Amino acid sequence: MSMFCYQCQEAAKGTGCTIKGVCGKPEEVSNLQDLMIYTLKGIAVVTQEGSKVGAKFLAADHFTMNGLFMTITNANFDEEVFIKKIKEGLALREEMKKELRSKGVTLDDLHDAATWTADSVSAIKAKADSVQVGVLATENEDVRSLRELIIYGLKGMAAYAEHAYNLGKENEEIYAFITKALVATLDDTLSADELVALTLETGKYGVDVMALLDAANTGTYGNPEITEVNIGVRNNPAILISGHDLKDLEQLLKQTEGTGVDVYTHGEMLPAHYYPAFKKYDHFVGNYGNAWWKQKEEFETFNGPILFTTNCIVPPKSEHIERIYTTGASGYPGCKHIELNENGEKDFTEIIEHAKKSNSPTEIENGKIVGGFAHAQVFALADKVVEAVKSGAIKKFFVMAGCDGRMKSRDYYTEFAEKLPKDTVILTAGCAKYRYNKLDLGDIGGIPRVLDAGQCNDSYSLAVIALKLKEVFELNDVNELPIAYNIAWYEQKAVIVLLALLYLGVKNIKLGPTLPAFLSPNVAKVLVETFGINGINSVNEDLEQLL
Ligand code: SF4
Ligand code: SF3
Repeated sequence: MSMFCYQCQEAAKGTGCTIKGVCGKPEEVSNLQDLMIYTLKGIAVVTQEGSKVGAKFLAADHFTMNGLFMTITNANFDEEVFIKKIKEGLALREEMKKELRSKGVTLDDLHDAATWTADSVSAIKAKADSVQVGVLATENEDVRSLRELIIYGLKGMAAYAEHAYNLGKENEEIYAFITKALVATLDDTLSADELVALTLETGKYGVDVMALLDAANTGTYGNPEITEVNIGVRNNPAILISGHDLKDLEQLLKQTEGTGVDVYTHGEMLPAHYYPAFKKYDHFVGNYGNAWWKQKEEFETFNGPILFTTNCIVPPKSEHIERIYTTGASGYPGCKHIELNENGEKDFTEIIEHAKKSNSPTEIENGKIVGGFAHAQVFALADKVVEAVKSGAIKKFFVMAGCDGRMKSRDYYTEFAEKLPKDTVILTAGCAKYRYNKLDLGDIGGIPRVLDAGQCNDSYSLAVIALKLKEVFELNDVNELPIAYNIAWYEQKAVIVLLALLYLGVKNIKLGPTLPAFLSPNVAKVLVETFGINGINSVNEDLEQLL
């Protein structure tokens, strides 16, 4: 076995990728990502030693946030970038030690993660390839399962923290938790029970980080509102923007204004259309295509350049590489990466000039889709919604948030949405929505039957809505509401969303299309017995169970 990764839903054979990732991640990159995490654990050890004497290392917190984000599934495939980042991490860690030693801190007996060094690229690669830094270094499968569950939650947390940070919002308590949790995953004295407790605490900070990002997004761009999004095309050259970062989108819209170049969203960037601040741009035309996994065909017909602001990248056809640009935590070898400049801004001129020389997009569909049902918009409709529930016009809500993916078994979600009775409403967020957001499911007294709150991080909105309904109906427990949870997952942002829901006390979540490979039988048992988490069956069986 030359690599081992089981962090996403598409892990090979439902157990783990061992030769090459199903996602396309090569062995070298997988092992370097493991070493990246190991390096971050070492930095966390030193940060924690510093906190004992009141020292703070905000630069290390930011470095860790970005490093965790880069290892999310389909975010960054660039070996060179990981080698550079690991070198930076080692240098940062040694600087931190120097500072602490100058304050009289002894720093004896630190874990290897905090002491290893490498003086060459080949030494870094050798360390990356050693079993010691990978997932399988933890021999006990339950401890390994809990450690990785926490790490994957932290990766999702870091992604959301970085989007908030890009908009000038941060919470040092979240950074402190990330440090504590990273160190805990190196601690062989912790019991399984202590790791379960830490897993739930990860969920608490998951709620906090999503609240932080929600405040950053709505504080900067206004509250999402009901919006019809065009899915057809115009006759101008255009740029396609994908990923989750709204700050990148804002900069792109500003820089393309008046250039004759249009901007379209792809995948998880679709909900940007719901924000008032982006509506003033006439050249912000609509959404092109579907969820991430269909990008190869859709990039072919888009004709113009594509900007990735985060995951999910599918290894591109070689002829598309020169049309694909990355920024932030995302990266792909051969694709031009746009860095922040000295003013803290990104210059997208090269992409705009590229677009000017491209053909306009080929139409693949037309019409409109409706979204924008984040918490404030739903609260504005609260009277109507509550009345519909009281009158029996709405019998049940189905939270179908999360991710989409390429497995055939995900057709389940389309069929499930189609077969739901007409007196039910789907609450969605994340790219899972593409399985049913273009179906004509109708409305209930003017309330659409699919209410899209936004990106995966806007699952927070769905939790806020549930808590509000609990209050309105004067219930003691959020599980007494007529809401069922049928969530689809793929990557690690869904892991933090799931842990956040568990922390909020949501029970009996259905999780599909398969349960995570990283849950050992015993850890899965704890989740089933404590929270009622269960997998999906046939659509008919699940409808019967949930209705
Ligand atoms: Fe396999 Fe998923 Fe890991 Fe990629 S991210 S190597 S598909 S488990
Ligand atoms: Fe989708 Fe990658 Fe998870 Fe943000 S874009 S939900 S999979």
